[in-house]
Amino acid sequence: MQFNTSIAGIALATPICNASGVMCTTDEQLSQLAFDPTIGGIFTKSCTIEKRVGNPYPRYFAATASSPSINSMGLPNAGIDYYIESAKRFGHIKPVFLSVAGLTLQENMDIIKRIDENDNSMISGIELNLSCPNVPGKPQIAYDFDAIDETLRRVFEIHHSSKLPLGVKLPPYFDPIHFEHVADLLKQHPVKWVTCINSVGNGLVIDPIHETTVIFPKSGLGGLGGAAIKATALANVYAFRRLLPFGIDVIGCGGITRGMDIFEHILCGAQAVQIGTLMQDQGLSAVQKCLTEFNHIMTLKKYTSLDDFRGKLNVVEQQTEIDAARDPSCYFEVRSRKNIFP
Ligand code: RRO
Repeated sequence: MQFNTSIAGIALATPICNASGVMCTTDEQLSQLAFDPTIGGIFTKSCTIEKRVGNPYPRYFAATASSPSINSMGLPNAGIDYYIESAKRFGHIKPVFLSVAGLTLQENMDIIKRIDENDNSMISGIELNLSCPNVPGKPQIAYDFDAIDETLRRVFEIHHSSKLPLGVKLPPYFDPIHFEHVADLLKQHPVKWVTCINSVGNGLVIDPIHETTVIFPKSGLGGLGGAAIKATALANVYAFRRLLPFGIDVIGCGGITRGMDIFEHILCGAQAVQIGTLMQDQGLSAVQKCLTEFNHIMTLKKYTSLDDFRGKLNVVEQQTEIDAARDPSCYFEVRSRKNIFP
């Protein structure tokens, strides 16, 4: 089975990466990702120039069967210089992408300048995070379309002569006009990939027994992750894959808890996937299980490479109202799928 893929032309042995934020803040965590063959590429924790401790605790609550994960970490990170050194340590093992989330446009430019002016031969690319939902007083850049344009214009003014590919991490969008608007903006800059999606911002998970929120910062509001956000993630992957030219890859992120979810993201057009909540809550062994399941699914479908099905989602055939009422195929389809695939 061929799992190999690429992001911005950078080869990955498997399509599975961590979502920035998970198991990627310290070198101890990054080394686990580096030495696990399930992981094709590494994204470091979104960083600022200086290190940050992040928001007060409790700031993460794991997903359950009936609720998403919620986080308001508040960008705890070791600072850009640390991650430049991490890439030197782990970049010869597999691709390492540095995630950047300055609190201002100037800070984003300063961080990118720092990367470009350092020895960056072991860095595979830069993911500019335009969608952190958790820094009090700092709205998500990517919900302000003029700010996206201005940010990319200024960032590429300083980054244009660098060989390092730069992608952006986007929040979920919920309206076709927003997909189109953002895609039109991105096409005007040399962006090499988009990661869809960051957590669904400013949700609320509560504990009805104790009648409290489950996290402390922002009165309990935080970014949602886990199975509950998969449909939103897939919609964003599918929309951006269709709207963007093929020189811009789409990385799928959101709601992956089993092998079929990886298959679905790639079917919608993802070049690779990032896994967040599952890795955070259940560790690397759960991610390894996903890859095993994904392997079984490809085998059963007689696919030998990701290119065989990437982006090949079809729209279901139209039916008349009468046929739709009579036709139980959807029901059986779901049942048979359940029987065949783990
Ligand atoms: O650190 C965080 O609170 C955080 C970030 Br930077 C992000 O991009 N997404 C998220 O869910 N949490």
